[in-house]
Order: sequence, then C-alpha cells, then structure tokens
Amino acid sequence: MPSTQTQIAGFSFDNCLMNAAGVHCMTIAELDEVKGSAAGTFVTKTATLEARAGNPEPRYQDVPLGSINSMGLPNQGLDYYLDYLLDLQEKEPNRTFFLSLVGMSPEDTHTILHKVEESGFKGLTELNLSCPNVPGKPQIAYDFETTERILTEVFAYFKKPLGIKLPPYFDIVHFDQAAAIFNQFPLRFVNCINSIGNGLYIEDETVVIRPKNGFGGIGGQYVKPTALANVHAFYQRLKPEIQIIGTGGVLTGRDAFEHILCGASMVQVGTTLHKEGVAAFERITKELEEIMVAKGYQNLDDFRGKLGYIG
Ligand code: RRO
Repeated sequence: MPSTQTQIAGFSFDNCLMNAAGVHCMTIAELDEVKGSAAGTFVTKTATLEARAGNPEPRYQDVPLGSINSMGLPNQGLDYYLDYLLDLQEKEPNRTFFLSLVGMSPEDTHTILHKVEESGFKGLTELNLSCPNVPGKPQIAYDFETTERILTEVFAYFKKPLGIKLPPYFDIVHFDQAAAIFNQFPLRFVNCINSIGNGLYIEDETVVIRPKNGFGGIGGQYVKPTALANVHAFYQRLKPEIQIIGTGGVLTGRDAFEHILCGASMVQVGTTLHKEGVAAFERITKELEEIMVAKGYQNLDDFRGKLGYIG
C-alpha cells in the first residue's frame, strides 16, 4: 500500500488530507469528528479575539457545482479554540493541529498572535489574510502594502511556525509581486486558495444567500483550475522552506493528486466535506491511493511538484 503521509514545517501527518478552515470546525464536536476521521489533522474555524455571530442566515448554500458562502467570520473566539488545542496537546502529544486566526483590525491580529506566542501552543498557526465576507473589510492579501507591513510587524515577535491563507490571484504579475513579499519572511507555508470572493448564484430570479444581496465566496468544482494555478504558481516562486497547502475543488482522489502534482504538501477539503461529511476523507484517500498504485508511486515525494508541460 502506498503512503499518503506528509510533513509540514517538520511535523508529520499520517495523511495529507484535512478539512479546509470554515468547514466542520466551528465547534469542539465538529473538530473531534475530523480528528477521529481518516484526515491527517484539522484546522479550526478562523478565530477572532472575541466570539462573533457572523452574518444573517441563510449564509451558506451548496449548489450543484460547488458552494457559495457569506458566513461573516462566525466563531467562538480565540480562547475557545486555543484552550481546546492546549488540552489536546496533553491528551495526544504525538499529533499536530492547525489554529486559524485573524483580527478584525491589524491591532487585534497582533493581540491574538501575541496571545498565541505567549501560550503553550505547539502546533501550526495559519493567519487568514483572505476572508472575503466581512462587509466593509477588503481582503488583506489583495493589498500588498498592508500585507507586507503586517508580516513585518508579526515576525518581529512571532517565533512559532506560521503560515498564511491566501485568496486566489489571477494575474502573473500578482503571483510575482506576492511571492516576492512572502519570500522575505520565515513563513512555513502558504495555503492556496480561499474561496473565490464575491460570486453570485441565482435560483429562478433570486439570490440564494441573504448577506450582501447574495454575493459570496465560491468553492467546489468551480474553483479547481484557479486553485491549481495558485498552488503551482507559488510552488514555482517561493523558497523551498515555504511549503504549499492546496485547497479548492477537491472532490476526488484525482483532484488531490493534481494538487500534489502542482506542488501541494497537504490538501484541504472544504465544500466536499460540507456536502458529504467526514466519510469524504476515507473515500478520497482510497481514490488517491488507487491512483498511486496504478502509477507505481510509493509516496507523495514521488510526484509532488512534477507537473508535466508540453514542449
Ligand atoms: O467566515 C467567512 O465568511 C469566510 C471566511 Br473567514 C473565509 O476565510 N472564507 C470564506 O469563504 N468565508
């Protein structure tokens, strides 16, 4: 049997599949379910300093080719997730988990990251620079000046392993500019991609989610080509110490295989997990293993980043 084991920032994971932040990770009950599944680890719902109710419902809708959401960062607040993770560290010291977070302002982000730095948390931290759904707050990572400033400030005091969650970029010049910024910092990973921001889905004559008159982040099958392009663009441009987590459009083992071929060291499942539940991890893992057997690959290193080009 081939191995789908992987490593991020020197931590080992038995499987390269996990949830995408926002899906099946708001409560301890949901996190425990992902933890007990075939997933290699989990990431928490992006935490803010204080708990948030988020946007009015309906705010998430599965649609035939994916999903649309404008959740608006509902979460239980940093302490809820941090306390749970600290507790888990005692109970399962051999496993590593991800904490996702962002402040409602740069000041808040620093307060949160200082708390994590000063806590006993030994896992991986993901700073979400790409929430598309808080009215009046643009996605941080589309503003390169602000992104560079925040990362400069953060790395002055934050010494634990840190990565960032990115929105999709759509222009080669933006890949170049973003990578030039990220390469200046001791980031351990970038996660590509968050949902494609501000799509619109219509049924009959009406939108399907309430917030922002129906505008919301798009996930699922719609986004795979964009996700793969972002994974590969950053794999080509980032220094080797910055690993890639691939997220977007993973329905099957073939989709996970393509993310790894583009350079991903870990693959996250969002919309499919929402539609299918945690059984998706076992199914997708089996499908990935079957592809590896058919191709004679023993482990992910045998094909990671080895995307073929024509000519
Ligand atoms: O909570 C959300 O509305 C949300 C977030 Br923070 C995010 O990063 N991505 C997304 O699609 N929704």
